[in-house]
Amino acid sequence: APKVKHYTLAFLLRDNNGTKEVLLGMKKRGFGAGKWNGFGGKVEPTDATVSDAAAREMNEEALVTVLGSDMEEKGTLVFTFTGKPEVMHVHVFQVRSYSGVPSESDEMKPQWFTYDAIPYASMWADDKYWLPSLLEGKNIVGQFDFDADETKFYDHVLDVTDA
Ligand code: 6U4
Ligand code: NA
Ligand code: NA
Repeated sequence: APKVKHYTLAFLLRDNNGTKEVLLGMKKRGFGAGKWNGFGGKVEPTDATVSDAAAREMNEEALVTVLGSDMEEKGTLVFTFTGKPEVMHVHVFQVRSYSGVPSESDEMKPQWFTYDAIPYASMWADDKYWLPSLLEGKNIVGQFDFDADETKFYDHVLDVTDA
C-alpha cells in the first residue's frame, strides 16, 4: 500500500504600494532543486499542528517570522510519482502577516513576484494549473500523478472553490 507523507507549502502575500506580490523561493537543494516554489517541507512529529509546521518551514527557509495562527489553509494537493511508493499530501497555505525581511537561507533564495510575472516555466508543472486560482483567493483540492522523472504529469484532477 502507498505510504502517505504530509508536507506544507506556503505562499507569503503582500501589497506593495497597491501591487499584489507573492514571495517565491528558488530551491537550492533537495527535492525540486532549481525550481521556484512556495516555502515548505515535511510535517515533523514535533510540530503541534500542520499550521505550525508551515510557519516553522517558512521561518527556516525565508528567515522571516510568521505565526502558525496567521497561516490560512487554502487546500490540499496530492502528488504521486511513478515507481515511488510514497504519496505526498501537501497542505497549502497563504499568509499575509509576517515580520522581518525575507533573506536567503541554505535551502531557498527568496524573491517577490508580481502576479503577472510568476515564473511558471521554472516551477513544478502543476503550479500553473492551480496557483492563479490560489492568488485569486480560491480554495483548491487536486491530485497530480507524475512520471518518474518528475518533469510532467500524466493525469490530474483539480477542484477550485470560492473561499
Ligand atoms: P529536508 O531537506 O528533508 O529538510 P523539507 O524542507 O522538510 O526537506 P522538502 O523541501 O523536500 O522538505 O519538501 C518538499 C516541498 O516541495 C514541499 O513544500 C512541497 C513541495 N512540492 C513537492 N512537490 C510539488 C509539486 N509538484 N508542486 C509544488 N510543490 C511541490 O508546487
Ligand atoms: Na523544504
Ligand atoms: Na523539514
